[in-house]
Amino acid sequence: MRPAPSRTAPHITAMISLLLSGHLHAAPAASSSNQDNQIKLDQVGYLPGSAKVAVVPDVDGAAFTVVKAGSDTVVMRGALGAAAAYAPAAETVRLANFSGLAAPGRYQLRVAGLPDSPPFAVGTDAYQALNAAAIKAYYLNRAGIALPEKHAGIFARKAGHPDTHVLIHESAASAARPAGTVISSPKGWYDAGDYNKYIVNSGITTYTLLAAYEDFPDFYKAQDLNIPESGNGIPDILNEVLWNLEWMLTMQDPADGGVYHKLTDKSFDGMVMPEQARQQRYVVQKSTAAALDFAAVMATASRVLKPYDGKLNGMSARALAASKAAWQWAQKNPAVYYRQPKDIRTGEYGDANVGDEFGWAAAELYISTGDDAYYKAMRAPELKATIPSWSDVGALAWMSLARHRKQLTPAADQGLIAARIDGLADGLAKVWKDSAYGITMQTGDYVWGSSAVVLNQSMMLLQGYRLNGKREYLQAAQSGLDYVLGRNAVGTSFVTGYGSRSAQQPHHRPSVADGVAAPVPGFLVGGPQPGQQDKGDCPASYPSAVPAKSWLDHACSYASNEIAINWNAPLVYVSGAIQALTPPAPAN
Ligand code: G3I
Ligand code: 9MR
Repeated sequence: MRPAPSRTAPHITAMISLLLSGHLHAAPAASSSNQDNQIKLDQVGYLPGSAKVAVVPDVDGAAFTVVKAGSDTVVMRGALGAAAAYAPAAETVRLANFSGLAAPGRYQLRVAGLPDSPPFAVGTDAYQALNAAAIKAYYLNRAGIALPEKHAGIFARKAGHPDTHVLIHESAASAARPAGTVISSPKGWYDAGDYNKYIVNSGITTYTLLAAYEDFPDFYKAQDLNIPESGNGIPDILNEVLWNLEWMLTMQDPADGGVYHKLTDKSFDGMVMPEQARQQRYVVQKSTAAALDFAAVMATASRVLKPYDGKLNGMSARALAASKAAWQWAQKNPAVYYRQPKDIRTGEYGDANVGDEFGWAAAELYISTGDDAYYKAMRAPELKATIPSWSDVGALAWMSLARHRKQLTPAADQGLIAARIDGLADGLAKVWKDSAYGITMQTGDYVWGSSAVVLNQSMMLLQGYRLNGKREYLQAAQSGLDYVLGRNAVGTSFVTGYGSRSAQQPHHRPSVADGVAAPVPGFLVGGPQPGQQDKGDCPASYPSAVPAKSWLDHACSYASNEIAINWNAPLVYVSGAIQALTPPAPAN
């Protein structure tokens, strides 16, 4: 029998409040120093049963030891793996596998001739605080609400962007709502380091958080995030998601079911606090991608929120009706792609390939209604499972179908569902096995938002593990979490506030403008990618042009060091899943 879920352990709540009170600062990252002689590992730590692997520079010796942190007490000895080349970092490295280390404690890895590794913990609650902080980051990025000290600590701030007086842009004009019509579209999360709100990016983000809950309800029911809604009888992750769902609903035109692509300023604000950013806001152009992403999220929300409908005034039925209306609009408008109007200069999230969005929306409607017509509309044989991103959502359909596979109607092709999930996980596991860093990231994965690429890879490996229990899928998924927490070519944790050496200067307006030295915690920064599209806006230069090292820890760097809601979502999913799924015994 499963033990009854208990509320978040008090020491975890205490750890998060320490961070929010500013008393627990990660040491600043020395962004320009050379990381080539560093041992790279997960600086947050591991569960007793986690696979534990460090990347070690290619040295002459063959042995490593694990010592108690800050001491010479050896608790484990091991042999380094063979030297191998990792092309994305232009490095030759060796792996240290210390998976057998299961006793809770604080440790460091030691190799003769190198500085000791950063300290790390082994414990049964290894990712509890990280997971809570990654969700709390959404609260800290809420639009239209003041964040009082009680919930936000030293990151308390005033309300900005009420969005109760938003204008219909001429690109979005309709008979009932001509250009200049005022609508109210409050709440939601700021997309990223900027203050705009985009439906396409909200789509994958909101879904991924709902999926985390749908897959691990007991884990999330036990969590207390200290947000204004805490204690209302609804799990906090859903309370947080509701803040964005309520905004998304306002983005649908009640006259025709179409969904505006974004709510935005005409151009990006300066690096100021929300309340100081006072440009007129607009809703801009309806698009097919926005309608379909909206339809998928609302169909998902309708089933996830159903048990809480008594407290939510019919939200479940409302979401399902909104989903169907958006789906209908997309049927009539199957190829309306977003085209940035001349007077608008903010993020685009443009996508002219919406086959995957159609498939995903159909899949979620099928699961939530049981209506076979939606399964047919999904065109399952043509819908691929590839690593999810804001513009590539086919795999989200497959992971939802796999989750609900035991309740589907006979119309669903069970063999295909298993093949899509296992095929993707198996391919990733092969890359992981062959990788000199022991990770799933290859050269082409270092794109804008690379930190989320690796976590979405891990999320799909976890779907494989959930489906067939292959332990190597779980181990490979662990490597993605390790990567963002320090086992990467720059030896730095890409999560603000987590790890002994972590990103300090995210491109995030509140982090820049709030007068607090530490960045707002719990955010995943974009990570290395060689495009360097922000070079012209940066007073500092990138330390390297090599794909896995092309990362600049400076607030100017929107191309490598911004934060974004769609990047944090797989951090939530993966940290929670690994915490919830990892068996107690060591991996090997
Ligand atoms: O898809 C192509 C690929 O085929 C090609 O090989 C590769 C080579 O560079 O580029 C790929 O396209 C990239 C695309 O992201 C998909 O990853 C573009 O170069 C890259 O410029 C584009 O970056 C997007 C960026 O906005 C600029 O438009 C990011 O995905 C997207 O996350 C980011 O989103 C911004 C919002 O617009 C505004 N708010 C902040 C947010 C985060 O930075
Ligand atoms: O702050 C903006 C960030 O959210 C976007 O991801 C990025 C790319 O669209 O653009 C940032 O804004 C910059 C603009 O594009 C160019 N001038 C400097 C702005 C940042 O200070």
